[in-house]
Amino acid sequence: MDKWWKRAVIYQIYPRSFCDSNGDGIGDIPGIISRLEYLSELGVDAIWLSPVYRSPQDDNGYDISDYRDIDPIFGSLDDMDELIKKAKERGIRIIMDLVLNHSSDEHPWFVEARKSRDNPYHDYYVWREGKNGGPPNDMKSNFGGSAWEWVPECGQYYLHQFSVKQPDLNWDNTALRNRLYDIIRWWTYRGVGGFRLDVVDTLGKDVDNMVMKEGPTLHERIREMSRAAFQGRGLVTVGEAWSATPKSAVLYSDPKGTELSMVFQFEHIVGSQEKGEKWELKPLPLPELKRIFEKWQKSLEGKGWNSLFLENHDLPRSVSCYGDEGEYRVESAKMLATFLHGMQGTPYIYQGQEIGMTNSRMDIQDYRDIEIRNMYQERMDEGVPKEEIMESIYQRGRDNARTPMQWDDSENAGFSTGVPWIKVNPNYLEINVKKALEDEDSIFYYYKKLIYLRKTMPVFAEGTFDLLLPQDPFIAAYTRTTQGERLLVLCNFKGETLPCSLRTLEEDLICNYKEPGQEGFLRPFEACIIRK
Ligand code: TEU
Ligand code: CA
Repeated sequence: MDKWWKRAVIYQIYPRSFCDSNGDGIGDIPGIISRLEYLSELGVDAIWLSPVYRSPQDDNGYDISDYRDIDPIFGSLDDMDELIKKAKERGIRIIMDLVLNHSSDEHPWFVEARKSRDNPYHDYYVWREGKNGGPPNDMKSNFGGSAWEWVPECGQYYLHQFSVKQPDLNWDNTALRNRLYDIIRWWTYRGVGGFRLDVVDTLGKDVDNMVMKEGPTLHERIREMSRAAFQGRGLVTVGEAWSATPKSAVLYSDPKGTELSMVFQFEHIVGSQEKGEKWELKPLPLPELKRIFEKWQKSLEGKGWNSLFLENHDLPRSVSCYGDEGEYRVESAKMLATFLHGMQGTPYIYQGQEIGMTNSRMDIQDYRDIEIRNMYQERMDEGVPKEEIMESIYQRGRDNARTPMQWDDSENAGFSTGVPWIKVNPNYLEINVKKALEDEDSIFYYYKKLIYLRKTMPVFAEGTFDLLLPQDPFIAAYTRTTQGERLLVLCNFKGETLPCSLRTLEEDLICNYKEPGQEGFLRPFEACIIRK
């Protein structure tokens, strides 16, 4: 089966924040359809949609109450069919987000399951007896508080690794797993081109030993799902695996296709978290970042496949994290794109990354994310100083990625004619798609060129990766080599001109400065791919 996704670039849309077509302040599917021309111009091969299924929206759609229907705030199944069709006309596949670790507590399965212990659906979820008048153990939810919730009708607790409205499904239950595989096949019949699997590493959890990630049954479960619903359909499948290591990634992305196409691993993200604690800020020195990427490039070379990303709907904006929001915003955004897209793997562009959108600092009452709101309350109750909490939110909060897409400089950045569900970043007057399309030197056209290079030059998908200058604190340099081609990628992560003997002037395939390069020097945030 053709692994088209090895040469592809995938664009992630967070539908709620992408484009609102009916003035209710919430992005929707007709809004996405109205912007397909734009995505076709960028040259992406597939669009990953964050969930649009029916949902109470407690976690913005990652709490699903009907896997076979579209939530009215996003549109209808007909709209979804229209999107799949219109995208296919432009050679763009639609990738759906499968949230199979948990459902909404308003899903009919859970409404039944919580009625009594002997309800036929009870065992679709994870229930345990309490201990000493409290929860079975002191496991915590990712969104704060206990991971266990008491249900008097059953005299038991149910597990929820995320919000209390997201009860964990019981993957030890064969009937449940088969119901989920039916759902996946149903979406393949509707013509989707692939799936992103939410927290795929938790599907084999061993609850009684509190092993939530990469549990003992995980890979056999993924292989079962792959056989039942993925294989032989030309799909791309990418699993979100915060706990993945190169060793497990070789299983997840086994070239024989027994599991998935690839995973999102997060070592380059967790590396900037003190003790892996998201809100404890720790700068990640460039040599450490380079070492992590080198490890993943070398570990999966010929044995698996990497995803390549710096942003998604859960992460802060990369230009704010690794680049410069000020004078060199454009150069640094292009530099980060070069750093990532020059590597082996499938690159992901998160909505707005292609125009260099930045983090947004708001008052606490303007944040919408359940994770932010719960963490704020928990830390205020612990007496953490408010400025410290807000600084963590400004730098790491998921709403940084969820402010509305900035289309133009009209009111609400052209996102909606209504009141947006979350505030637009005030810098939309400067940073917007309309301006980008009118500027041949914009970040947008730089991404467009990178995508074109990847599509037309096999060395990007096939070349071996070799890191140079591993200890250099500010310059990233690596080569990509095949039989007949050798590329040198140079990225200056600093806003100053630095000496770099590798900067020669053979032929720049691409460079983020218009003026010709200077031999032996890299200008502030300069990036280039030199054909050796
Ligand atoms: O994210 C899983 C997850 O672990 C992250 O939410 C992470 O815990 C958080 O960003 C703090 O680092 C997936 C989805 O991407 C996320 O949007 C959902 O909230 C979550 O699962 C539950 O479905
Ligand atoms: Ca709408």
